[in-house]
Amino acid sequence: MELFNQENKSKEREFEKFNLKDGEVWLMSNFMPSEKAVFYYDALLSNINWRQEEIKMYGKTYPVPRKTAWYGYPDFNYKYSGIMCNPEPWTKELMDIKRVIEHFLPGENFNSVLLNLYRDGNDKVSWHSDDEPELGENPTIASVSLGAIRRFDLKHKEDPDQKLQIELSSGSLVIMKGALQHHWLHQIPVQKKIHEPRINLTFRTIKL
Ligand SMILES: O=C(O)CCC(=O)C(=O)O
Repeated sequence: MELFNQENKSKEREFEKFNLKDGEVWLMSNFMPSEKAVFYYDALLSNINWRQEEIKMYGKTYPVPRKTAWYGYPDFNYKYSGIMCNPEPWTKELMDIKRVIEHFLPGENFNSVLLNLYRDGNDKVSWHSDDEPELGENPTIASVSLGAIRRFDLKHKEDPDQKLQIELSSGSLVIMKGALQHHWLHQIPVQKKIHEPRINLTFRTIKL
């Protein structure tokens, strides 16, 4: 496997592990070399079928504050915030990235990926947990960032002293593991000063 053409440097790529109360977050800031991050950012921006979904709240309909897409093996459908996602088939770029992530996470075999396109700092994802039943008990979720640097906030659901903030740079990889989705919420907040887009890919394993 090519590991983004960095075979000889792959040993230098290690996870920084945040062992949180009731869950784990791992960060690999240099998952992709910067030229690869630019390559995949450009390819995904133009090749992905980005959709503007809508959510219903209290009887009103609102546009989701980012664009989204869902890719993966057939039949692994996923429902979040009332939006039903039927996967589009893996593209070569998504499969390349999936394989390199799995190299660093032996035993994982992701069958789908949710993509988010934050057009600028006004786009966001509000506090939530990835705790949909399709993901199983303690899901491992692998999240790749491309493009603008955005802040990733995490907070414990019951203990207000437990918080974490990470700057997600282009080419970084975050892993959420263990019981994290039971006990923690995460968000990408609005950051008005950011004018460039960011793409995020969250690789998931849907249980049928
Ligand atoms: O954009 C991110 O880094 C987070 C995305 C996210 O929380 C999600 O898709 O559930």
